[in-house]
Formats: sequence, C-alpha cells, structure tokens
Amino acid sequence: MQFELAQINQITMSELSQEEIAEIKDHFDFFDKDNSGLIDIDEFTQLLKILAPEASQANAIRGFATIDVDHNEQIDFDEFLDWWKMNWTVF
Ligand SMILES: [Ca+2]
Ligand SMILES: [Ca+2]
Repeated sequence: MQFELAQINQITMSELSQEEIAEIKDHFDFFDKDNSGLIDIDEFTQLLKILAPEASQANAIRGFATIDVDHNEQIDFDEFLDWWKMNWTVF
C-alpha cells in the first residue's frame, strides 16, 4: 500500500487533473480569509497552524518566504499550487 501511495504522489506531482486543481483552489480560498485572491503572511500563519500545529512563527516566516517565489509578500494561487504539489515540504 505504501508503494502505491508513493506512485500516486508522483503522478500528482507531474500532472494534476482539473478536479485536483479545483480541490486545491478550494483550500486556497478557504485560507484566503479576506478573499483578496492572495494569501498574506497572517493568513499563511493561520494555515500553518492547521496543517502543522507544531510549526513556530519562525517556521511560518521562513516557509512563507520559500513559497513566495516572486517575493511580493503575497502567495498567489500558482505559488500555492507548486507548494501543494511538494506536499508542503519546505520547513
Ligand atoms: Ca488574502
Ligand atoms: Ca508571490
């Protein structure tokens, strides 16, 4: 079962279906509390508390900087999608 799961993850990483993208967009919209279409550091800190309760504020700041590839201090959906495909592994 472990092996099958790993295979599924690999497929997900290379190619997402429309359904998967829609599902990730739902997560993105959920965390985008002010519906700005972007996730800022405050929203990201809230997100991290749910996904990784043990993460510290320093983790949140470092993680945010890693995900925010273009350094505009906002996470857009493309950046979020790339991060999600890596299974949130940036910390
Ligand atoms: Ca927002
Ligand atoms: Ca950005």
